[in-house]
Amino acid sequence: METDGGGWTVIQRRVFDSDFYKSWAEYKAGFGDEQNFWLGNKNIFALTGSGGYRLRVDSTRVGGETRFASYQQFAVAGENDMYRLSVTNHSGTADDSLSISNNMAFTVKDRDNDLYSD
Ligand SMILES: [Ca+2]
Repeated sequence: METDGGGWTVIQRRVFDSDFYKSWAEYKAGFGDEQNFWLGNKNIFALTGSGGYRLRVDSTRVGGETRFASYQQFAVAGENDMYRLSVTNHSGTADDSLSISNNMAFTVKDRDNDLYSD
């Protein structure tokens, strides 16, 4: 919340061996604790749906190396649009692994909304 000038809201925090294989309802509501956390798609939509938000992804490798990816524009649509992701303008020290999912609907184990048959 204080990184890079502050003003951030944490929407996900994850350490290895954590369980993120969850249902649509769980991702909608949010889950986790201080170690492993998902804010909830309904909350992320409420926060970002009106626009004007940036996304920053910070990662730490085993051994301590840190990298970040920044996106100048970030929003998640409402449930009636399957929490569709909008993310553009990558920068930072980490590779861009999210733009491939730009404009894609949210997919989880019990709700398959993506382009792939599995
Ligand atoms: Ca699929």
